[in-house]
Amino acid sequence: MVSLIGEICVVGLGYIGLPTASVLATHGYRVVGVDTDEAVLGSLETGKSHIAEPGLQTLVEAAVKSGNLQLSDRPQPAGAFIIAVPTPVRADRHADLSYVARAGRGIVPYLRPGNLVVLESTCPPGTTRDFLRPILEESGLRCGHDLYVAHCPERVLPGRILKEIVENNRIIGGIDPASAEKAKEIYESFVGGQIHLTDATTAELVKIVENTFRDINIAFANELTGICDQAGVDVWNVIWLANQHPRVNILQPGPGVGGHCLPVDPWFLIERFPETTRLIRAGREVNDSQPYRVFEMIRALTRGVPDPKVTILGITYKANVGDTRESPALRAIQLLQADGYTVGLHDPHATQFPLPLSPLEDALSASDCIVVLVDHAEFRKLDPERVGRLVRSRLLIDTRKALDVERWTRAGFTTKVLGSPLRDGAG
Ligand code: SAJ
Repeated sequence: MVSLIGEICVVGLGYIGLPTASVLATHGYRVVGVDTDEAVLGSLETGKSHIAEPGLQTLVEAAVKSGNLQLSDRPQPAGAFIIAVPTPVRADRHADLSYVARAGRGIVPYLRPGNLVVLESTCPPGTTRDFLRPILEESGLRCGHDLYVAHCPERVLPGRILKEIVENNRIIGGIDPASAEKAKEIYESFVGGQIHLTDATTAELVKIVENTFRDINIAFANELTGICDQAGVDVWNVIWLANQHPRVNILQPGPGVGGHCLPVDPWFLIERFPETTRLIRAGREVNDSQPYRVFEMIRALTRGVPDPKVTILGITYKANVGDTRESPALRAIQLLQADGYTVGLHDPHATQFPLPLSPLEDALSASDCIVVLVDHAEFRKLDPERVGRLVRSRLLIDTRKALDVERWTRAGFTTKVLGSPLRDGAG
């Protein structure tokens, strides 16, 4: 069902704004996509997506070609405005709402009575009501009277955005019930999942709670790596067996937690409720310290090797994405470099290059220790015999249980999987 709102202005054409604008444009809306980055607009105008995400290129092309997705460096009058801008965390661990403020002020001159404004960006509880609302009211219009205002947090998983944007259940929190109903008109035109209506602050909390739950669950798995190392057992096996219980579902350990969501959103709770967030803070600390654990593993395995060269496989924040934001791999690499290690880096997916990368063979050449930090599909296909001929020492650390360790030990690699006993290379 297409709502009576025919024109939608989407402010921010990043990981969420671009897919949202494109989906709306292919569902009968006339959409103006707004971004301040000229390079982004230039590439989109030719139908080229600046974001690597399965299926997005085809969708953007279709949206632009149909004429339903127009691009602009400033907002235009519309029936509804969707704000999808970043809400990073500042160095003092408080939310940086400057992008939300700028987006809000940017649409103020175009607001008309009866308009709807939806904030999709993840933000601390109270932001829509106490921060965005006063900005929008600079227009002279009153939220809840002449303006509908709602928070509809995005919930899509990078790597599966286009599937999840349509299939996931959505939460819509209105500044008043009429605002939630108004926003539902838009989302029900393309969302196949259920749409739950609530108030704006509840919706903000729900979103942060989801990511905080995941962060704490991963922290538990990461803490188990230390316990299992000391107990001399395999953490992956312990978790797998525990998960056979019908009410246990522990996530996977790894070199830490990255991306622009999980390492950020729990701070929005800690910032607002410092006295009642001990567990949440502890989870953050465990996950933030995981790159140090990896660094210590590398130091232990390469002890005695003169001037060791370490080869890092994978620098993105997780498997099969190009995004390196808040990647725990980068922290581990910094620790190695600060300690004087020569480091070769290879990543077949990274689209941002915070550090110089090498082709696979160069990165492996004369290496003393291979360290898998991301479980990209490509790494599973590596042939240990071939790799063995390129390296200087056959040492392997796998922080994601990405490789077939039996094969690598048979090929002579002494192997340490995170949270598992060391295996000596055969022969
Ligand atoms: N990770 C682990 N172990 C696991 C799962 C993940 O170490 O078992 C690590 C990943 O390697 C990565 C980090 O956690 O470094 C985050 O990855 P992710 O796949 O868990 O999540 P994101 O950040 O890509 O997307 C999350 C999702 N939130 C939830 O699943 C609750 C997504 O649905 C949200 O829309 C997104 O945050 C967001 O934008 O908030």
